[in-house]
Amino acid sequence: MSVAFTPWPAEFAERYRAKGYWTGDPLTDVVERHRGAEAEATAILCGERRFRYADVQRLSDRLAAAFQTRGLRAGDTALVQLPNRAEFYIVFFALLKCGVVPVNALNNHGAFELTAYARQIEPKLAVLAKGHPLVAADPAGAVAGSLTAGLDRLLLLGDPADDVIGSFAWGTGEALSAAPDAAPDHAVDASGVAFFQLSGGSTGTPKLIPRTHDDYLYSVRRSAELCRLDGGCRFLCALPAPHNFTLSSPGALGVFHAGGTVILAGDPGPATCFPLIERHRATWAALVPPMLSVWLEAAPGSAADLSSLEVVQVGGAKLSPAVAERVPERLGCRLQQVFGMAEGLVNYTRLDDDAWTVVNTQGRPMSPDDEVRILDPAGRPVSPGEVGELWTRGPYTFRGYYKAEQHNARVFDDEGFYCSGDLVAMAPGGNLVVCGRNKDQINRGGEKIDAQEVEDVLAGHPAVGHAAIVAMPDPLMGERSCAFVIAPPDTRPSELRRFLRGQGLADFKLPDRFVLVAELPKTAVGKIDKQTLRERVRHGLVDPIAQTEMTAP
Ligand code: AMP
Ligand code: DBH
Repeated sequence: MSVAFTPWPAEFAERYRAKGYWTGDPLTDVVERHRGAEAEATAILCGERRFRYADVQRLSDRLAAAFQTRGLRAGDTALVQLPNRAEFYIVFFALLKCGVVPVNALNNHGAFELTAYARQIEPKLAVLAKGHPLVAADPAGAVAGSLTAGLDRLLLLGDPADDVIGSFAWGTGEALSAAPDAAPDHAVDASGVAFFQLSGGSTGTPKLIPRTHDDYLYSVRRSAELCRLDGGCRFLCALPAPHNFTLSSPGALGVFHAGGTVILAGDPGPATCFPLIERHRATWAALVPPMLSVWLEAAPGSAADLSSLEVVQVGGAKLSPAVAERVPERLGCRLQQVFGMAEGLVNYTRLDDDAWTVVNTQGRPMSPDDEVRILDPAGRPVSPGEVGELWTRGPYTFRGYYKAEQHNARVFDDEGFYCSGDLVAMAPGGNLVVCGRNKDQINRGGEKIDAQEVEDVLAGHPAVGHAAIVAMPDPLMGERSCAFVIAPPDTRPSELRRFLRGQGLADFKLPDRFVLVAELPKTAVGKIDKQTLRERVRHGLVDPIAQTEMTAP
C-alpha cells in the first residue's frame, strides 16, 4: 500500500536518477548514514537533553516497531502536531521507517486546520502533546470523533523525560511498549510519498503537498552542499520545526545529513535564542524578516556572546534591503536570503555572492535542473529585469497537490510547470527578486494566510453578509491582514474575533483589523474588487461609515 500522488513523467524521473539527484535512499538516510564513530556525535540539543545520532536511530527504530505492533502499516497516514522538541524528529523518522505518511501541522495551527488536514488524509494515528487543547477539551476520545472517524490510535507525548519512549502514552493511558532493540520491519520505496508538506494556500482549502523520499532527500542534500555544512555546524532551530525552511533549507535535515548539531529553541525571540547561541556556540540560524529586525534591535545592547554565528538565513517573506544591510555589522555574521516554497523550488544567495546580490536579491535556484520561467499574463516570457509570474519545474518540485484535481489543472501547465503565484524579476546573475504576488494570500511576516479560508469562516457568523480580506502594509511584519466586512454598524470586531477563535482558527489568521462596510466594491464582471480595497488600506482611507479596531500586535 502506498499513498497516491502525481508522479513525474518517466523521462524526467529517469533523468533525475541518471544525474544522481534521486538515489533511491529513504529520507531517514540523513541519520542512518552516520555509523560507527560518527553516530557518537551530538545530533540534537533540546533543553538539558542531548541526543547522539545513535540515540536518534535507536529511539526512532523502537518507536517504529511500536507503531507496527499497534497495527500501523505502510500507506497509513498520521496527523502530528508537536512543539520544537527532539521527539518531533524521533516521531518523524519512526513514521518514515514504517512507511506511515505524516502531515506535520505547525504548532500554532488550531483545531480548524487540524480537522481540515484530517479530513483529507483520514489518519489512522494522531500524535499530539499531552494537554493539547483538542485532547483537554474531550479526554474521552473525542479527538477521534472531531478529527475523523477512522482515527483509532492517539499517541500523546508527555513532559520531557530521560526515557523518551516512556514519555509517550496511548490516548487510553496505556504506556507505549517497545523492546529495547526493536526495529521496524519494512522496506521503503524511495520513489513513493514520504510525508505531506503544507502549502500556505490561496483557495480556501488547505492544500497538502506529497513529497517523495527521492525528491526531498535531494533538496536536503543539495541544500547542505550549497551551504557548505559539515559536522561542525550547530544550527539553531527557532522557527517551527516542520516548516519547510527549518526542515530542509538546509534546516535540521540538512544539518543531520552533514553530521552537525540541531539546537532546538522554543521560540525565535532574542530572549530565548541569544543565550542558546552563546551556550552552544551556534553557527547557523534561520529567521523570518520580522524576527531578524527584532534580533538586529536587540543585539547591540545584549550581553550575550553571538560571535559563534557564521550565517543567518532569512526567508519566508520579502526582506527589505535596508534591513538586510545591517546584518554583518549588528550580528557579526553573513546573511543568506532564502526564497523557497513547500511545493519545491528553493532559491539561495550563495555564501560567496557579492554584497549587492545578498542584500538586494532572493537568490537563485539551487539545482542545475530547476527550470524557471517568468511569464506575462499572456504566457509569454518577459524581458530580463521585467516583472512576471514565476513558473517552475524540477527534480524536487511537486507535480500535484493531494486530491485536488481541479486546482491542479489551474496551477500546472501542460508541461508540468507549477505557477507559484509570486511576481518576480530576474536580476543579473540569474538571481530572482520577489516583487509581489498574484495569489489571494497575506504573508504576515512569513506566516501565510489564505484570504478565502478566513473569509469563508467569517461568513458563518450570523451578522456577517460578506467579507473580503486583504494585506495591509506593516513596517515590522511586512503585511498584516485587514478584513472588510459587510455587517450591521453595531457589530463589535472583538465579537468577530471571538467567533473566529471559537471556530478553532489559528491565531495568526485572525484579522489584525476589521472595517465594517455597507458594501464591497465590485469589478466589471461582478467579483469583489480587492485591488480597490488594497488601495484604500494603503492610503489609509476607510469607508465613511466604517468602524475599525486595531488588535494588539
Ligand atoms: P508556502 O506555500 O507556505 O511554502 O510559502 C511559499 C511562499 O512564501 C512563496 O511562494 C513566496 O510567496 C513566499 N516566500 C518565501 N520565501 C520568500 C522570500 N525570501 N521572499 C519573498 N517571499 C518569500
Ligand atoms: O516560505 C517558505 O515556504 C519557505 C521559505 C524559505 C520555504 O518553503 C523554504 C525556504 O524552503
